[in-house]
Amino acid sequence: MKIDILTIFPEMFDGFLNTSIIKRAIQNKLVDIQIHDIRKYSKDPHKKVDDYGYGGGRGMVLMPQPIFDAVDDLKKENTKVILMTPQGVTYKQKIAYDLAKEKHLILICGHYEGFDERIRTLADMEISIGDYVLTGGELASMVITDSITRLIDGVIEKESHLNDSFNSNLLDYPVYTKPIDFKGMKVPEVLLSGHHANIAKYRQNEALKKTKQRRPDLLENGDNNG
Ligand code: 6GU
Repeated sequence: MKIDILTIFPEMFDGFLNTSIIKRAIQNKLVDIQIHDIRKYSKDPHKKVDDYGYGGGRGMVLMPQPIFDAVDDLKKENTKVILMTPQGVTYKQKIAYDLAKEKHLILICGHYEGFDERIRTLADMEISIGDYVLTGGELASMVITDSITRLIDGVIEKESHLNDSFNSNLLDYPVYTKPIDFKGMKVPEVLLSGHHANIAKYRQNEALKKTKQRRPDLLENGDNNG
């Protein structure tokens, strides 16, 4: 899987790419993540990437030229181009599973007050990560990249994501580690019993209980993972 990310703030990705599971996935060549500075593609003598919007009102708008040239440079036969925007479809685990099957993604991070409407014509899909406004698409593109990378074979143990919240429309069951008694709060007896069938039953019940309490909408919404 290759993921190319177009941004005007490449430095935002340093910590993300150099930490923990994402870092190891890159080192093990399970995913190739490349950050591209949109400015590099600007044909403007001052490497401008944005300008005032026609009609006035809002502030700076990303210009089409650098982004069109970047996509033209990076796009191959099997590429899916995704625009990060609060106007896109709301991101869900089901979309992560679908995208994890792709060979090559280009994620375009919008910024400032917006991007020229013509940039939309480049995109196969527009994604929002939720109903709130970020200063730019960078954090959203990291969310997408993280959630896809952990689904790639070999990145984490398969068991870890087979049990994920949302796969079965249920939130995760509670987990405990040492000590058995912490400030009077005890690990449930059944988890210490070694009785696998009872443990499975307990976990299923707890997951259902938690989901009913906190996210009853998940139980009504059918399948989330396709
Ligand atoms: Cl993808 N971009 C921005 N700027 N804000 C968002 C978003 C994306 N998703 C939710 N809010």
